Parts: sequence; C-alpha cells; structure tokens
Amino acid sequence: MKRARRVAIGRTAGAAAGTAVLVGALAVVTPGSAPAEGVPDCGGIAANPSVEDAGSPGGPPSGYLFSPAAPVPRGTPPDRVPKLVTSTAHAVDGQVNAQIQTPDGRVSSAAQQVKAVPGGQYSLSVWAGRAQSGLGSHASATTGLRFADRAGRVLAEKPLAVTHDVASDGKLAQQELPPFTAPDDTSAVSFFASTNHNWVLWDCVHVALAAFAVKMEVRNPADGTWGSSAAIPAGDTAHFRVSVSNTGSQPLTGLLVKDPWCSGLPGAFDLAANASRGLTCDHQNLTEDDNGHVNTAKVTGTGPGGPLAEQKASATVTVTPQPAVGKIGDRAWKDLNRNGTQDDDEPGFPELPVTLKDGAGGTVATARTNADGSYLFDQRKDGTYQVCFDISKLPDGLTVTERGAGAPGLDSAVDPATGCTSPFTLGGKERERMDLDIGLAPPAPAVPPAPSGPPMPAASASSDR
Ligand SMILES: [Ca+2]
Ligand SMILES: [Ca+2]
Repeated sequence: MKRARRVAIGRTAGAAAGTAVLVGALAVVTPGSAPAEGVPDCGGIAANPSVEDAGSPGGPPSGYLFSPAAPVPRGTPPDRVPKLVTSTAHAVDGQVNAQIQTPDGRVSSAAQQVKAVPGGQYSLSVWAGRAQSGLGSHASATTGLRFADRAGRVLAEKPLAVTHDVASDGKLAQQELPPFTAPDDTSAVSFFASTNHNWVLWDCVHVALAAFAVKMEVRNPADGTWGSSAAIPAGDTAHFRVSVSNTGSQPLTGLLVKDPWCSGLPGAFDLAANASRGLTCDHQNLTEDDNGHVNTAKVTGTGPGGPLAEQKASATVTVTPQPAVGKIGDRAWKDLNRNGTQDDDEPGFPELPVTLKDGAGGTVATARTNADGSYLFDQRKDGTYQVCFDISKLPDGLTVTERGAGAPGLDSAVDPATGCTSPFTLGGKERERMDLDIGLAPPAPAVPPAPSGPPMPAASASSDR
C-alpha cells in the first residue's frame, strides 16, 4: 500500500539512525502492531497527522478536542494536571509528538474528528507509546477510532491498546487497526487517544478511508438539465446519469453500477482517490404506466480492505400523456382501369365502413368514407394500429385491387383477401399515415365475341392506362 508521505522537518540527517531505531522497535511489537516500512506514513484523512501544528510551542496540537479528567484530585502534582501538549521527546515525524498527561486513575482523552461517511471503510495507523510503571493492571492507554451518531451516541469504538513502553527504547511504536466499516447511522468519526495514567504519547496518525458516493439524475427533455426528477412524454426515452465519486483516500476497484430498468451501463471500473465518473443509461419507450417510477441504481465496489457497503441512488420519472396528434387516412377509390393506382379520372367510393384497430386487433374507432371517398382518424395517440375496410358487401362485383402497385398514397394499401392494412406504428417522427387507401376494381370485361364487323375502339380504351 503506497501512501503519500508527509514532509517531515529535520529528518534528513537522522534517516540512517531512524532506520536502526525502527529495527529496535520491532523487537517490542505489540498485538495489533505492524512492521514498520522504514518511513513513517502519516496523513490519509487525518488533519495535522504529524501533530506539528500547535497553537504555541509545546501547546496542544491543533484540531484536537481535549476532554480532561475532572474534578482534579486535591494534591495532584503539576506534571499530572490534565493537559494535552506537544513534546519533542519522542517525535516520529517532524519535531514533536502529542502527549496527554492526567492524574493517576482519572481518564483524560483527546479526539480529532475526521471525515464521516456512513458505510465508509476506515483503517488506522498510529505511532504510540506509554509509561509502563504505575497503576499496574488498572492503567490504560488507548488510541483508536470512534464512530458516533448525530446525537453523539457512540455506535462503535475500535480501540488499539497502547502497550509499547517508551522507556524500553525511547521510541514510539507503530500500531495498525484493520479496516472497519462505519455503522450506517455514523455522522462523526474520531481518532482518539485516552489514558488514565500519566501518560499516552502519539505521533504520525494515518487514517485511511475507502468510500464512494452515488448520485442519480434524469434529464429534463424540456431544457436538457439533469435533476432528481423530470417530466418526459410517453413514448419517449428517459436518459439517466449515475455519478460515482471516490470520496475517500484509497483507490477503489471493481465499481459496478446495476440498474435493470436502464440499459447501456458499462461493466466494472476503478476509481482513484478523489476521482469520479459519470455513467449514462436509457429507458426507452416510456408508457403512462411508468408515471412516478422511482428508478434506483445500486453500486458495489471494493476498497483495500475488502468489499464496501452497497450504495443506492434514485431519480423519479413523471410521464406526461402521449400527444394525441396522430392522423390516419385517407381514401377509398374506384380503380376503374384495375391498374392498382389512383388515376385522375377515378372517383372516390363513399359509405364504405372502415375500422381503426389497435395492435391487439381491438376496435379503436369506426367511420364511413365520405362522398368523395375520404376518411380520417385524427387526434390519435402513439401506438400500433391497423385499418380494416369492410369488403363483405361490395356492390356491383367490385373487388379489392392489387396491393402496392404504385407509390404509397397513390396505390392500394390493403390485403385484397381481408381488406386490412398491415399493422403500423405511430410515434416519434411518424405520427401521420395518410397513405392507407383502398382501391375497388370493377370486374374485368368479358372477353368480347370474335369480331364480325369493324374493331371496337372503346374496348381497348377502357383497359388503357
Ligand atoms: Ca510529529
Ligand atoms: Ca387506376
């Protein structure tokens, strides 16, 4: 695990000596300790990790809240009056370390609040030490992480008992807390140090956080803006954007966004600390039944300490009714020359019953052709339709002419056997079908008897184009 190292003051000259000392520190490794890598690793999301920032020389390190033991017993010596200070005695990084002094048997503690992310995965490395003599088994010196809710109730406390006796080598020893996931109601996370015995020392705090945040938005088709909700016409596509942000100090791997209602999401991806990525996906062909739908994306991912808690985000779709602007028409005509196309001198066919059906074959509307043969179904919503003419009672031996003999709008669009068009769909850019015509052709003339006189020009003219 590679972490950015804080610049330490005055370390360069003592690097070799520091290495030798760390080897010595390993000899007294305490439970929970980890081998030092030779270079102290201070920072992460901890503020003032090297405790070099103090309000005054020797004063308390900035950013810490001190809770001194109280009341102070009468006769407490000055060097055990509750105090949070910085001291040059055992600095690991830079020039000073932090120190709490307290009356024997009375607990004093100091805490530094760090970034609180519910579901975030926290780990801690800190260099600490204590004095071993004194109260015996009643003495405690602890550092660790504390998780509290909005009301200040402690939801979880992960302590690291400080057992390294500074007197043994004059140094602090590194301890590590394995990754721990913040409880759901966490609103405050603190690094703390506490003791009931003079004293506890620490330096080089490194709090690492693996966490991510998710936001989902839907695009408003009216103005192109993204928000938590949008009104979208039925039949159109809802465009969603899922933003995943690495909100911690650790790299994340295997981030995966799942949203079965939305298509087009990519596979798993990685995010460096502080990086973010926006993904888009669509839900096509919204129906009025989708009105009020809350679309939720679930996101999983893995930090250095293992899988992180699943995060969710949602956006709401309001579906506005389909525009009822569709037009369907428009003519039945007599195809006198039986060529399948509407010639200039061919009249309309009135009073022909016509039925508009939906995609399932149900009747949507009925009409009869006008005196000029025209018909119109208008103010239709988007959807699948079919037009059927009633060809069961055609007079004068009329039959349905050939389908598709010419250009759409000039030919006949119905199956001669059924009188129905093929099903078609209104929506998007196609909301008019005015080419759904039917040609009704008279019977072909009987073959004339063998000519016994002059040719009959009228007969050839009647079959002319
Ligand atoms: Ca320091
Ligand atoms: Ca014709």
